[in-house]
Amino acid sequence: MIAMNLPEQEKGFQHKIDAEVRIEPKDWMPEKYRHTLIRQISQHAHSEIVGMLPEGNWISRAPTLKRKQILLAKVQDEAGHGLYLYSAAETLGISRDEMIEQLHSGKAKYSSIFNYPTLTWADMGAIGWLVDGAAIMNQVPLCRTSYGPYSRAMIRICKEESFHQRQGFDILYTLCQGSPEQKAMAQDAINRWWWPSLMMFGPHDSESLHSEQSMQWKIKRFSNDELRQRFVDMIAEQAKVLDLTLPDPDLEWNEERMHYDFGKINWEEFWNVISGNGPCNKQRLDARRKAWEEGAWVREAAAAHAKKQHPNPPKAESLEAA
Ligand code: BYC
Repeated sequence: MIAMNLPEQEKGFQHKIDAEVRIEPKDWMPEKYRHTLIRQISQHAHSEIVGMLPEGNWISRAPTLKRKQILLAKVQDEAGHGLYLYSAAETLGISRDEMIEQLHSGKAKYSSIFNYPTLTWADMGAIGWLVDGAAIMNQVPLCRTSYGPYSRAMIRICKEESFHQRQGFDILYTLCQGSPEQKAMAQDAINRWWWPSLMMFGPHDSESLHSEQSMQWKIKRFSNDELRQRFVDMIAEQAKVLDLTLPDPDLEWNEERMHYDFGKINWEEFWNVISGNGPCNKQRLDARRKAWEEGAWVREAAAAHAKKQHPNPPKAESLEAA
């Protein structure tokens, strides 16, 4: 719906959004739309890159060669997702260096979920099943988000995330068919990852700062609570197949609502983790900063090589004219 007091240009912009026309980099857009997208896409990219760390921790300790190959491929996919997303954010006028600087200085957030430790092999299953499951639930609607480069990046990301969730389910299914100790290890991982997965969807709608505007601009298609509910409904059914218990005594099918009811989320823990005080925040940021410093020579060598290959690269304007 278009508010009467919007300036003409902004009304035209909202008309396009309402008509499901994608916004492209050179189109006029309100500055706040641009900033919201830079915030969300760059935080999403940082989440992919930081998200490589807890799983990377288990590549050298995967139980078989096949599991190692699969995990390696998954972590590489996440690097790819980060790169598509940084590229999509760059089309809005921010540089990759600025985004990285915002991550390293703590100005930009990344998903709360990656501030928890991965203690056992079963955590690889729990991350795949729950964390990638939550990611898919949140990200499939982003394939229809209003900004063209973001929506196109999300299509490939979602295809790969589906494979990731299946591999997590497969790890847990195998453990659950194994010895009592293996089953117990799977249950322990679910006990630790369940509540943080629910927090991935963000605060309740009533506490969400950006949802209303982002939904009007069709950056977000569903609210945080709607997506969280869909996730609970999906996982509660899949848990039965695994014969695992979700650690919530209030989880119960509600015949009237046709949804699962579930217990209260510990929001104090959530706000604490996103303000930098989770169990692994410091470790994660230290690891990213170290990788950045140690990769300086690679960036210098790549830039020198590019300069040698193309000593006088054409300017952006002349490329456009061509
Ligand atoms: N963690 O107004 P709200 C993945 C912040 S999956 C940290 O509702 P919005 C992966 C929020 O940024 C994870 N911060 O915000 C999976 C805001 O603070 P700022 C990444 C959170 O943007 C497997 C404040 O709380 N996915 O990558 O409307 C393997 C108020 O929230 C969180 C995405 O990024 C959180 N969980 O909605 C590897 C998907 N929740 O920015 C990788 C795209 C909220 O004002 N993003 N905050 O300082 C989104 O869909 C939305 O940004 C959110 C939040 C639903 C996450």
